[in-house]
Amino acid sequence: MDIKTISTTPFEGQKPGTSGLRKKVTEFQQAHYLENFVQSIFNSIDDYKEKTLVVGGDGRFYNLPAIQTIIRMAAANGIGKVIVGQNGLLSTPAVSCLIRKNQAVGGIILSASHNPGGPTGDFGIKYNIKNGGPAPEYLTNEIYKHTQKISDYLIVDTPDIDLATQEKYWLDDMAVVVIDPVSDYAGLMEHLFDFDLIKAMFDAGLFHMCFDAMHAVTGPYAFEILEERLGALLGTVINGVPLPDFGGGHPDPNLTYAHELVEIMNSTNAPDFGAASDGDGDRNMIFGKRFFVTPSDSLAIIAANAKHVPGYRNGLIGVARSMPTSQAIDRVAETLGIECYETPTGWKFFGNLLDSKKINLCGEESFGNGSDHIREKDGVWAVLFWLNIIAARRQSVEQIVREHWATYGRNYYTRHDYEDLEPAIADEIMTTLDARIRELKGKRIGKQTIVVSDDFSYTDPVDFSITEHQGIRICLDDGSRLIFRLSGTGTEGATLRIYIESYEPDPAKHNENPQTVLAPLINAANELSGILKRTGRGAPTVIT
Ligand code: VG1
Ligand code: CO
Repeated sequence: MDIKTISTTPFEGQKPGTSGLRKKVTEFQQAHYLENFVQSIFNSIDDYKEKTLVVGGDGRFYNLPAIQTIIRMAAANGIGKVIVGQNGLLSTPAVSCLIRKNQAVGGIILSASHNPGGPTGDFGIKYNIKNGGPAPEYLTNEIYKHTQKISDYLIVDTPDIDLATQEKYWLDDMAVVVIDPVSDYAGLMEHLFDFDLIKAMFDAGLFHMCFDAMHAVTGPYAFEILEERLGALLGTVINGVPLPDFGGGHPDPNLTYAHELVEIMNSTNAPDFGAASDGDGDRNMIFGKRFFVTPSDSLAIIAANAKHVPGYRNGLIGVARSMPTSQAIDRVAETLGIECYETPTGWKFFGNLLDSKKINLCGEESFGNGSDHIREKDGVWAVLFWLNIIAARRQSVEQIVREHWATYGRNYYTRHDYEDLEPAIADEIMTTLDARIRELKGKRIGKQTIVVSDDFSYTDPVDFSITEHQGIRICLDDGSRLIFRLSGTGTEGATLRIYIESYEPDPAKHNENPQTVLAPLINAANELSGILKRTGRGAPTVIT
């Protein structure tokens, strides 16, 4: 096989963000752009020769050409075997599952997750390590360093591999195995959840659900698991065919972008249960009949009900949440007598806690939760967790949530996103806030006093690595919090996220609209950030 060494020069800005490198498709289409990043991955890891690499993506535009390039570069760099999903499809959780199952050296995921796709949309690439999880900070930093000094990359000159058929091919010494993207993952789910119990609930014909795959990667997974194996009615899965441009939609399962599901779930004939997933299948949105479940509540409820699920019957050993995620799960952990860790935003920070068995459940406010079954957040897994709880408790989503609030109190929560801001102005907002954190301590917001005001910094309890500047945190003496941080996943302008939370123990006050309850804190946050004055924006782009 003819291995070619191609000369190249570095591109600026190939620095992975919260989850991989995300850029406009057009940027990725520049000659050598993808190749530079992929070679920098190989240059940053050891001991990959003759090992297995898992490769797949969420089906967005440029997925297939990128996979062909990665296969050629893997062969040239001495990988032993590439496992790739049929038609180039693999959800992020499925990649994690396959890395672990095949003891692969790692995996490359082609996705910009919830960002829009298509020729003018976004593309992304991320590297997962051998535990199946996202590359930790030291490795993404290392990859970035290599992108800044790269001078050549290795590639072989071979025709495209036919990814449409499940087949084993050879590129000289390297095997390329095209597999069914769903079956290993579905097998793992069957092992964790009580499929018989859930199937019996569907078979009885009284329980209906709608799953919106948003024309992204979870379609094939949902068809197989929900409709085939669990017997949900045909038609349960909507927008189930992955499309390169996600049908023109924005595959972000929130109240704004998953409006089709939101309308169905808020209609008079709403099904009992609704869910949606994002581009790469690691996020989930949970709905009951005309009843939205806040992701932070979903995490707490999953934790509180883990005993109903076979894979978690032995109990939770510890839990974790990202810093901006509401403190609802902290209360569950306290009742269970287990530790609750607080990490920076991004799944990579859960890896060490999961590997060292300090926790077996974790999640983020951004519609993501997961467990030690893999090392990524997992959308379909969360949906199955809810189905298992509903089938075991024989209650509606709303009843389950209300009982949870009655037991633990309600953490009112909202996130306001201001998208596509002028980056310099967004930076200025953060620096001004940062400059004020000392002075704010002891001040009052309404009747409450600010007890913590800092720039969140995290020391990993396993490897003691320190990650700083993870968001401005303002905590009040009644448990309320205001949090400000900039997104690390966007490709256009800057996104400011403001997270607001308060705690209400009194069940008589659990039926309010979060926006109303939180209004005084929202106003305080708006004032502190000077958002209107600095950006002219009178309202956020997305409210969750
Ligand atoms: C966002 C979320 C974060 C999540 C990340 C990747 O990051 O806030 O919780 O881990 O997306 O999710 P940021 O930096 O934009 O706030 V996904 O589904 O894009 O892999
Ligand atoms: Co995602």
